[in-house]
Amino acid sequence: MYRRNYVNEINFVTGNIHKLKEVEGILRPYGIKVKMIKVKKIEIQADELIAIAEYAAINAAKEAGVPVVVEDAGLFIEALRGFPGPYSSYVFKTIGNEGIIKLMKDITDRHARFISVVAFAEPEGYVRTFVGVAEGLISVEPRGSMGFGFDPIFIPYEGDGRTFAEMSLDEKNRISHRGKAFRSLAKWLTGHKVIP
Ligand code: ITT
Repeated sequence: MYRRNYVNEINFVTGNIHKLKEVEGILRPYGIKVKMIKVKKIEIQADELIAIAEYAAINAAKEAGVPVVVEDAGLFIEALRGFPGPYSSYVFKTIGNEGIIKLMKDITDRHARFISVVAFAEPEGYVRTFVGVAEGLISVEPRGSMGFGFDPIFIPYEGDGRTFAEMSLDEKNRISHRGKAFRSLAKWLTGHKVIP
């Protein structure tokens, strides 16, 4: 079970510095510090982000010998039947934003969602996940230079028409998949009830 003395700091296993910055901002109001730890993050080729995150968190916690948090996120495009989904990292590195824009040429249904799965695991095998979703549209062309990854081509419905890359870190955190998932984690860690 989760123990109280871990509340004010989490060990975040990530190699993505942008994610780290966003998570620091999300957890600051809860008084939770974020320590970046580098443990090998095994990513299985499962089509399910939850399975990927749970597996990675349990392994990382065992390897590190302390409770850890991992996050797995992806962009799911409706008209492409959920592509790139769990393969977002690889697809971003290969075809990038321009490639997605090309795939979406002449497609009128531009609906997409970002999903974030945050998994908290302890070395003994306890694991708990929190999910956050941001719904939106794929833009016609990339806009903005903030954020990372697919941010320049994603227009969240909860925003004002700007892409995530046109928003400050705080603005994005307020409505992003990551903000939602990590706020649920923070509420759980600090003892509030999480409303599903
Ligand atoms: P980890 O070390 O934490 O795994 P990662 O960059 O591999 O970092 P993910 O597997 O969770 O992270 O995310 C896969 C890709 O999805 C990521 O590399 C981005 O291209 C994209 N992505 C995830 N969250 C995003 C966000 O908030 N904005 C834009 N793109 C995002």
